[in-house]
Amino acid sequence: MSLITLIDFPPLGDGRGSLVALESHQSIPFDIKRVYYIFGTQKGVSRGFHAHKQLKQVAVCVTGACRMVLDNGQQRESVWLDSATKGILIEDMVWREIHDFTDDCVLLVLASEHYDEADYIRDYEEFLKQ
Ligand code: T46
Repeated sequence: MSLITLIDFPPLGDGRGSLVALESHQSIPFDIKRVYYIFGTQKGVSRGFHAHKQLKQVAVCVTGACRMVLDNGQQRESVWLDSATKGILIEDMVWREIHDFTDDCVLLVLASEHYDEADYIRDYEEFLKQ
């Protein structure tokens, strides 16, 4: 089974342009408790390199692109996030790395929990032992 679950967000376009609406328990399969976004990533920088014990997230590049790598300890898969109408669901206990940010990338992330540093596993060997 693939680690990659992509969610298509229907664009609510009209003659003026496009609009995407994200709602809990509709296109986002959890209660949204936190929203953050990553932008201005410097050339050659990769981010992530951790897993979460109990956190679900949906990430979408609202502009630009980046490459998301997911790893469950057995499988490792990679996908380009390159559309404002395509999100990726990141389940708990999945190692994630984000690479190849374009200069204009804005990565929007919707999270099922408030920020909690204690929820992070930042050591890959420790992640494999869970
Ligand atoms: C993930 C990827 C896609 C906060 O204070 N609140 C927050 O909600 C977040 C996400 C971060 N922070 C602080 C913690 C660090 O001092 O912001 C700093 C950078 O966070 P971090 O190093 O965790 O950033 P990334 O890009 O490596 O990872 C983040 C998320 O933490 C992670 O859950 O999936 O973005």
